[in-house]
This record gives sequence, C-alpha cells and structure tokens, in this order.
Amino acid sequence: MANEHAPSRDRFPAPATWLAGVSAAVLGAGLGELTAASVAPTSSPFAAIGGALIDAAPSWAKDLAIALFGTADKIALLVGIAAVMLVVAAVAGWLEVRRPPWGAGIVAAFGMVGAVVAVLRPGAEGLAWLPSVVAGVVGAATLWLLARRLRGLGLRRPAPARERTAGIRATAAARTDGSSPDPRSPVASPARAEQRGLDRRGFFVWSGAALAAGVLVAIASTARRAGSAAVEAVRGALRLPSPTTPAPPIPAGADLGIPDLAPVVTPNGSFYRIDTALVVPEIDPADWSLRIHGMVEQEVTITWDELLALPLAESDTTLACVSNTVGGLLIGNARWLGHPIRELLARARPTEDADMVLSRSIDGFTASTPLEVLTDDRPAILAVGMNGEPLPLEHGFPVRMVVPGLYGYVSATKWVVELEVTRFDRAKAYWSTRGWSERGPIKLQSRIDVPRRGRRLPPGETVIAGVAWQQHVGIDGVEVQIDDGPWQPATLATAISEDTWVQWSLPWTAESGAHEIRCRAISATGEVQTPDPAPPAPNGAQGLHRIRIDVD
Ligand SMILES: Nc1nc2c(c(=O)[nH]1)N[C@H]1C(S)=C(S)[C@@H](COP(=O)(O)O)O[C@H]1N2
Ligand SMILES: [Mo]
Repeated sequence: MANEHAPSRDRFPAPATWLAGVSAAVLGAGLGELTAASVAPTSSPFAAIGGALIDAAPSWAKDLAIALFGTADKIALLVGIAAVMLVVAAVAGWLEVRRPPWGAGIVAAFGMVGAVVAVLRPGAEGLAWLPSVVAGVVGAATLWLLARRLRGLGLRRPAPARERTAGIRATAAARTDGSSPDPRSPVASPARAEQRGLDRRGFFVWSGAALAAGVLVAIASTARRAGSAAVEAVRGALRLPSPTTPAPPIPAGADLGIPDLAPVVTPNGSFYRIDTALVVPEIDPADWSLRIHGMVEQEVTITWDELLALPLAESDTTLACVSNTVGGLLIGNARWLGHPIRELLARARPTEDADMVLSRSIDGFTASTPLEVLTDDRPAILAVGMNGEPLPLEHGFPVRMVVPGLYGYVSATKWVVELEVTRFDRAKAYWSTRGWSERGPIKLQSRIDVPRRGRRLPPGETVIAGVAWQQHVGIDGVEVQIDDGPWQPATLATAISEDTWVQWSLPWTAESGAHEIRCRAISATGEVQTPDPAPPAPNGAQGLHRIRIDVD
C-alpha cells in the first residue's frame, strides 16, 4: 500500500469504523430475528420497537404515514427503523474505536431497551426479552472485537495523552495474552507493514463476514417464520360449519361489471388492511377464547368449539376505515359468517347503567362500541368467516368483530379475545386516547371509480361509475355533476342491503377538453352528502369526490 509509511494519522478512515459498527449491528439484529423466529415471533427487536413506536406515535403521524404510504405504512416504518439503526450503528462503530467502550455500550443499551419494550408489549411471549438481549449482546461483542482489530492496526490518529492512556487501559484490561506487543506503536519496518496489510485485510474480511452472516440469518429467519406458520396450516385445514342462516345470493343487478369499478364483493386478497400489528398475531383456534366481563351480571367465557356450535349467520357488511380520505380505497365489502354479539351479551346480562363495550384484541388494541349498536337488530357479529373461508390471518383469524354502520376503529376488532362491558365515561379505546372521536358512525360518502382519475379518454359515449355508502342507513340516490352542469341522477345498481355500499353509473357523451366530475350521495333518510370538506381526523373525512379527466 502506497501510504504504508506515511504518518499514521490519515490511515484511519472513518468509513472503516462505520463498517465495524454496521456489521456488528447487522449480525446482532440477524441473530435477534433468528431468536425471535424460534421462540417469540412477535418480539423480534424490530417488531417490538416498531410496535411501541406505532403506539407512541401521535395521530398526525399515523395520518401522515397512511397518506404517504397507504397500506404499506408498516413497511415504511420498518425501513425507517432500519435506517435509524444503521446510522446509530455507524456512530457506535466510530465511538468504539475512539472511545471504547462507548460504542459497544450503545449497542448493548439498544438491545436492553428493545428487551424492556418487548416485555412491556401487550400479548408479549414469555421469552419476549430474549431476541433483543441476543441482538444487543452479539452486536456489542462483535463491535468490541472488530474495533479492537481496527485499533490494533494502529490506524488511529495520534490521540491526546489522556485519551490514549484510557484507551490503553481498556485494551490492556481486555487483552488475555499479555505477550503481544502494543500494536499501536508507530510502524517502521517493512515486515511490520506487510503484517499490517494482512491485518487490514483481516479486518475487512471479518467485518464483511459479520455483515453477510447477519443479512443471511435475517433473511433465513423471515423465511423460517413464513414457512413455519403453523397457524396458517391450521387455518388451511379448517372447515367452517355451513351457516344456520345463509344470506340470500348477491342480487343479480348488484354488480354492474364495469371495468375499473370496484367489484361489489371485495375479494379477500384485495381487501384493505389497517391495524397496528407489525407482526400479525397468530392464534391457534384451540387456544382461543373470548371473555365477556365488566358491568355484567354473569361473566361469560366462550371457546372456539363452543362458538362454532352456536347458530352462525351470514351477513354482507361493508367495512370502512376512518382514515379513508374522500375518494380513498380504505373500504371493502365482504360476506361474513358469524354469531350475533347480541346473543352473547344477553347471556352476560349487562347492568342498566352500562353504555359501551370495550373490545380488546390479543395484541392490546381496543375499540369502544356503543352497547345499543351491539344489541339492536343489525348484524353485529363475532365473525369467523370472510367470503366463504376462515378469516385470513391479517383480517383477524380466528375471530373478529364486524359491526355495520361504524368505522373499523370503534367496532371491527380483529383477533378479539375480550369484551368488557363498561361506560364511555369510564374507559377509552386505543384511538380515542389519541385524539379520535370516541364514537365513529360512518359518514355518507360516494366515490368515482370510472373513468380512472388521470386517464385520457377518447371523445364519445362512455360511462361514469362508482360506489356510494352509508352503512346501516342505506343509499337512495347518487347525483353527478360534470363541470358547471346540473346535478344529474345516476342509476343505482341493486343494493345488497343497507349495510353495504352500492354501485352507481351514468352514461356520458365525453367532449374533447378537460373536465371535472363530482358526485354526491343521497341517503335513505334523505340526507344529501355535504360538499364541506373535512379531513379524516377526528371522526371521518367528508366532502365531495372530484376527478379531472382529459378527453382527446
Ligand atoms: N386488533 C386490531 N383490530 C383492528 C385494528 C387494529 O389496529 N388492531 N384496526 C381497526 C381498524 S382502524 C380498521 S379500519 C379495521 C380494518 O379491518 P381490515 O384490516 O380487516 O380491513 O380493523 C379494525 N380492527
Ligand atoms: Mo381504521
């Protein structure tokens, strides 16, 4: 190497220290993921810290994440955490070389914080602390070794005496064979130089190996998790009983079959998913039970087998997320199979003064649903089936709530394990403590799906079409306005029920030029959708959906 005999001060490239930090952290994180995959799936260092961040995030941050990344918000969060981790790791590497043992200390401290956070997560496994401890210990030890190698290369800037003494003391205390010469002494002989070249290569080989091993182990453990999804296998083998009360077939005229128009029944694979769970809870139905307690005369606990033995009814209900913006896609319609919550509450006999049911999922999420909504005649159910199959894992397997008329955050608890009968003035649900309205009836809304926004159209005969909804109220009409023209009534498709959205369409002779199209719904009670815009927080977006279209 050309500069082998140059003064040593510049031979110590900062990137080498960063590499030491990053390699050590990646190896630690990889082994942490492996440990998690083996003993505590929801407690990987990433999942624990990410989950805590999601819970700690203010609601504007949640809005922003959903606005920016939609249903990819969780991936964005994990990428963000990884990026921060890499920066911290690089800094730790730099520190460990210059001020041992601060760098290794930082890595170890990160692991310990991860362990504490993991243990405190709702639904944490017994060994929740282990993956983060493994990550911290492996990361710190690896960094200590790599940094010692780097320092051993004598590549350090000549340090002020005080710091140097401290460094020597730390190294001396750590070294086991006192025989090796102080490697930081200035190098003069060619043999020594050659030796240093080897050492330097050794450093890069070891760092690279740690980095590669960490990445490989992380990938392998993710694959292992997916491959070992025992609950997915249980779900696959499951045959749900046929409904005691089947729903009538979807009416022939319910789906207009227009390309690009949302199908009236949303396939499970394209059903929107919104929740706070970084790792989807895996509940074996055999271990599932639901406890109804609180302001009741009789506590009730029901197991999976008991639930399946009860009468199961099919119902069509459109779920909508309160974070859905005007024109947004966080809404879907499915045929659910389940048992009325009303019946189970009747067994528990809520006391006179109760007015709310706080449902809780296995991962600690809660929703506050008015007691009256769960006891009136609507199909508010404990659902086990979705579009003819057991609930997909990410939609709440094995049991979730489905309640027509309310946004999901106050009604649609997935992986539900507890119903606490209580009062609105005594308990607050997950999103209500974060600034969202404690009650969330769905607002009257409509959306234009066709023509697709931003698409160029040839002039001539075409069709405008979309969906409209106000669950448990129903839709009586949709009107469309093109540019400054009059509001024209669209034709409604046959509604499945008042609990579902309905498709609508209007023929249109498109003329060349730019056009703006707006729509508004009219509810079964005669309410006309308001043009006054409002953002999703705190109780649902409102305003008119409008699209701009260029006709050639
Ligand atoms: N356990 C749990 N259930 C939950 C949530 C959650 O974060 N955790 N989110 C709710 C919200 S905000 C919505 S909109 C619906 C979405 O249901 P889906 O993902 O099946 O579409 O689930 C609800 N149930
Ligand atoms: Mo939601």
